Amino acid sequence: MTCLSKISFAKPKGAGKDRFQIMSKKSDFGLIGLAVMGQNLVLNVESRGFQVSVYNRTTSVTDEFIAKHPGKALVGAHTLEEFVQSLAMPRKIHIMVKSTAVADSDRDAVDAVIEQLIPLLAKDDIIIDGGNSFYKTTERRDVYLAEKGLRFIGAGVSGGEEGARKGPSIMPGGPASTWEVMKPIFESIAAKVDGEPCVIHIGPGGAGHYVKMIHNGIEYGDMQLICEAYNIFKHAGFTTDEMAAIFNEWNEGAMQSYLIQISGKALEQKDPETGASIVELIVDKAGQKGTGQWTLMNAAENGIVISTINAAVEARILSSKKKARVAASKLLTGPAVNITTAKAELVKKVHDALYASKIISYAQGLDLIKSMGEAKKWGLDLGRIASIWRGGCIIRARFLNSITDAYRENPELSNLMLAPFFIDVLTQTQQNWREVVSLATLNGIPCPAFSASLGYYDSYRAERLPANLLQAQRDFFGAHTYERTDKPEGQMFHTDWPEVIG
Ligand code: 2AM
Repeated sequence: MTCLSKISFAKPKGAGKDRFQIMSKKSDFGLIGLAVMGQNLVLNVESRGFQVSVYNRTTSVTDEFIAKHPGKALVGAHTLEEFVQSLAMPRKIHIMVKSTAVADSDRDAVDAVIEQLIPLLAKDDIIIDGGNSFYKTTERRDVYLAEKGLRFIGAGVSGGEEGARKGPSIMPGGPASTWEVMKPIFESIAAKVDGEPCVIHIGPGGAGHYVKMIHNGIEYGDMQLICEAYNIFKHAGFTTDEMAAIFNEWNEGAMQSYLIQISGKALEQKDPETGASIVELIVDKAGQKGTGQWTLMNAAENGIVISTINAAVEARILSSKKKARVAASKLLTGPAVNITTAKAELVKKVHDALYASKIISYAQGLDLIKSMGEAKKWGLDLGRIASIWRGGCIIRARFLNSITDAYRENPELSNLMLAPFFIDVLTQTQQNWREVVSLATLNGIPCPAFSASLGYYDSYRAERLPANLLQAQRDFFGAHTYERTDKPEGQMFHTDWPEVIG
């Protein structure tokens, strides 16, 4: 490893007061990658009393950033050497560049930056990857950097641009001892709820990025469920202003959440050009960056049902096939929409359907985290994980308090639905939930996430499912054998089924 004190470099041309506002002391924190999230995170860290060095591959971005924030404790570096030299030891370097690596053999921009840093760093320096890296990639980097004598944290950061500036929810994974070093900075920059910072040490290795990935899956579920509520209201003849008022009102109650809040605000927004609702002018093709699909793949690998999140990912996929949908809309028939339910009554019913479905979505996401955490022996604390989602992040919501409480009361809870509070809510809401799924279905209004949630609920609570016939089918064509209800568990039987001709 290169010893930094041996490196000497000339102050690059153009380096003057503008870029080096404070050089008398070494910086507490360094950040690489000055896109909007990176910039906002730097301003957040600086605002908590830390001096921050910054580096961006395109140096003009660094210069512009520093020039835009005079008087702040910022150090702009034009080279990585200069950047590394400006940091107090052990160095804490937060990388905020886009990660794309998924397969073991993939190498991306984060790897490129890490490779450039390695020869410049000293033992025990800390690299933090704050991007949306795939957790397996984080595990690879964790092992690789440990071999080099460096410390690594893979941290999921949620909250978008605003969260990064004012206080995100942070999900760091890595060695507990490294977390202890980072804790003062992370706790000071994270969002606070009831005085508690929205950051905990999630677990070792890729645990932080893993939990962030599932957080994103849950976010997909939440967003789709809200969209299905909106679509039912729209088909029932509500105006966008009426719908905005409904979401605004819901945001005062049990479903208070950032996503409900922004949905209300979005529906209120008018296009300055036409005066029409902006939302109604937006093309109905959803984009996605991949964390939802990663969540599905991981659920399949773990044998966990996340049907609500699955429906949400698939709803985005189908939405993106706009041309195919337009063509099919002229060929495939459906019922004429005829919703006669009084508006106030419909609002209450859809509220309950949304609330119940949302609980199912979280139950599934947390079940997946639990299963993976156990398989990996990560020692995850589901209650504390839910508690750091209460602020800063996109899925922040009042009802996360109830989730936190449920796991505090029973850390061994096998499924969120089974906590007394949620049993009660699901009991209270289910009649309306069923009526909404049925109303939407009878009217030909797609509600894949509402109905997937209800299907999960009814399957999970079914003492007997029709899998007995399924086992008969399997034994019929493949002699896969079956267990019997009247014989001890584990004893396998086979029937000589009649031959089927043709
Ligand atoms: P840039 O301004 O030079 O493009 C988001 O894309 C951020 O990641 C930007 O700050 C971008 O720097 C940076 N980035 C992307 N790929 C990079 C790479 N291979 N090396 C260093 N920074 C990179």
